[in-house]
Amino acid sequence: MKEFIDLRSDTVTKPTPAMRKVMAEAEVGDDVFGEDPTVNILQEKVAKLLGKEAALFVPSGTMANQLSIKSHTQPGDEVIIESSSHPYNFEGGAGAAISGIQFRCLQGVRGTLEPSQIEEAIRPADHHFPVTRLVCLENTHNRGGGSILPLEKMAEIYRLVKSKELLVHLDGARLWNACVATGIKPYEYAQWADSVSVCLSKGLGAPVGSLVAGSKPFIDRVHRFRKMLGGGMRQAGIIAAAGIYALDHHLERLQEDHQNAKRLAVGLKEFKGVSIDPRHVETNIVIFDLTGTAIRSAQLAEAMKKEGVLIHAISKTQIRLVTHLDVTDKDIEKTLKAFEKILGEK
Ligand code: TLP
Repeated sequence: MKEFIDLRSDTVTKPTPAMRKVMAEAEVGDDVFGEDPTVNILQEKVAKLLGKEAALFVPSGTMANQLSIKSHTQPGDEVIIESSSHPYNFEGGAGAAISGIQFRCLQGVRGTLEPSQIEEAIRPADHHFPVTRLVCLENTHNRGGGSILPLEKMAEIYRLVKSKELLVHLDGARLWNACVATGIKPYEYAQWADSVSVCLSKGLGAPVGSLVAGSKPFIDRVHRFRKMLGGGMRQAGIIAAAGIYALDHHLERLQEDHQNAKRLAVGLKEFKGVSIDPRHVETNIVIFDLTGTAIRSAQLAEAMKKEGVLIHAISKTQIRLVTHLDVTDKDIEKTLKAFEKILGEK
């Protein structure tokens, strides 16, 4: 089989031989009875990293976000969120279908909202209006190009939200990337949210799994809803072991992905008509625009595939590249050569 350089997402990584070994040897039990020791270790480890009372292992980032939204809200509530955010755009309409909430979308700058925008969007107490209940944040922000939501901004938003007696959920699918890029600890970010979802199956390279963390009563509600949605898994220690391994061995190396992403951005900037600002590439996601070139993104993706590189066309003119564990610095140079072949003129 032809080996592609796969830059479509950091979800495409395959477990390493060492990871597979710990999976094969994991001690397991029935997690629906709370008896899987490996799942319990992972949950305690992540709760501690995030400075929360408890954490629950769930199959996906989508489930982690949606269980959090469900556990914080009542049907008819309004949830303030950035308009290009993951829970609003890429979770199959689950907010409406599962929680019966409506999203109030606010336009951010590369995913970041200003506290003043949020303040303005909070509904006054009037029976005409839905009840504003929750603010969802995303750090790093996927469609914001892996942008980091600054700690001070999170703190400011959290203080505002608490002054209105509302709640904050953080989609931290790639919070690890923000932590490695800034040196800020996961619990320092997480202190400014009531609940946090984190993923093990993105840059960390585990095959499956996410966690939700928060207070004990909150996680108890999440647990009940996880059961309702069929997310209770049995001998899940097999996959939890991969998550523990990933946290122990693949966290610090995210820095390499960030360097590779930066290198891609700097290289792409050289091509005539390609629009990208390498200063905006803060972590492992590179989004660039082709409006100034003669090629459209689907065509570019097709042509790059022929060169052995898979990329993701996210709109007619925009491409997303994501660096990860299975992409080396040599692959980055090969990718830039392939771009040069197609985008030609510098
Ligand atoms: N994102 C995937 C796709 O769904 C777009 C990707 O390739 O980036 N939050 C954020 C910020 C995410 O980027 C994702 C996945 C999720 C949640 C959902 O995680 P999963 O795929 O595990 O449900």
